[in-house]
Amino acid sequence: MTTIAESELILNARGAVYHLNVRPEELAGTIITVGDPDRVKAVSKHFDRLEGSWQHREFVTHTGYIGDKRLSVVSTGIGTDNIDIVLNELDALANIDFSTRTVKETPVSLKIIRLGTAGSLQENIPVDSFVVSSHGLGLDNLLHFYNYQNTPEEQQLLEAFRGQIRLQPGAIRPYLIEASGELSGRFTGDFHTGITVTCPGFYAPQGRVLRGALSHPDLIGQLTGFSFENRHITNFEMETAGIYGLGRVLGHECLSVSAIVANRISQEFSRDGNAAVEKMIAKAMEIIAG
Ligand code: R1P
Ligand code: URA
Repeated sequence: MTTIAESELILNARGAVYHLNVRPEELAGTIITVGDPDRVKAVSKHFDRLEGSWQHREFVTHTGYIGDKRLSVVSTGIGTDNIDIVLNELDALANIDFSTRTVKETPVSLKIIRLGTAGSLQENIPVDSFVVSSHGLGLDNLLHFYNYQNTPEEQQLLEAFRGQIRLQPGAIRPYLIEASGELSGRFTGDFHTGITVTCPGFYAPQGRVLRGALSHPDLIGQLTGFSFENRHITNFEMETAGIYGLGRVLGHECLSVSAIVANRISQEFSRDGNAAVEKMIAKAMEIIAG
């Protein structure tokens, strides 16, 4: 069995994985990820009992219980580069024996649910509403560093996207992965559903101009107008496709849920984004713990 070297799986003095500073026994099988480290406590305040909390850099983890259900909440910071770190370390905590530095024989599949914020790309998905991502469509590069398989349905949708959205050839290579697991079917009622576009930035990569001119001035219009077999693009953010992609590579069930804080069509920003996020968390915790 191959031993994973100290330079590849880095453990700190207390035997915890390097960036997250969490040990295997400190992580639950159901994990909520949030971008903002301050949002971790907004999730864990719903726990009946807090078992422990750990931090290193922007990665804050709280583990606890709602009734009998053990949950962890982890902050990822911003962007799919951070998702590479968080998803690999969560997977290592579940699937690598830290004492022998070998991969465990029986793979463990984690449930990973992102509770984030996003910008809406449809006028009828207003600020303070909620979106469940049916697919993550990555305009970043992360997944191209891994070996992965698309389903025929994903390939068709990706082809349609490539046909309808004109991106700088060679510079941007979109990838697409569907949500996995049974949880998505439980986010009904108040939740819109659609394709989430994950961007490698907040400004030009999401069509925002402050002073830097855009190489793709039609990006928002093209994304809003995309349609294939009654599927539409609902929102923009910065992590979902990376989470769905690494979930596919590593065998975890992943779902991304967003509170809409900006509407890029009506050009509105939420007057109280925190209240919308709190409401999304409360609804999601009921579903996840239920
Ligand atoms: C940008 O402001 C950040 O907000 C969104 C984006 O994905 C990006 O991380 O999510 P979070 O509020 O979860 O961080
Ligand atoms: N997060 C994003 O990435 N974009 C938005 O417009 C709002 C939140």
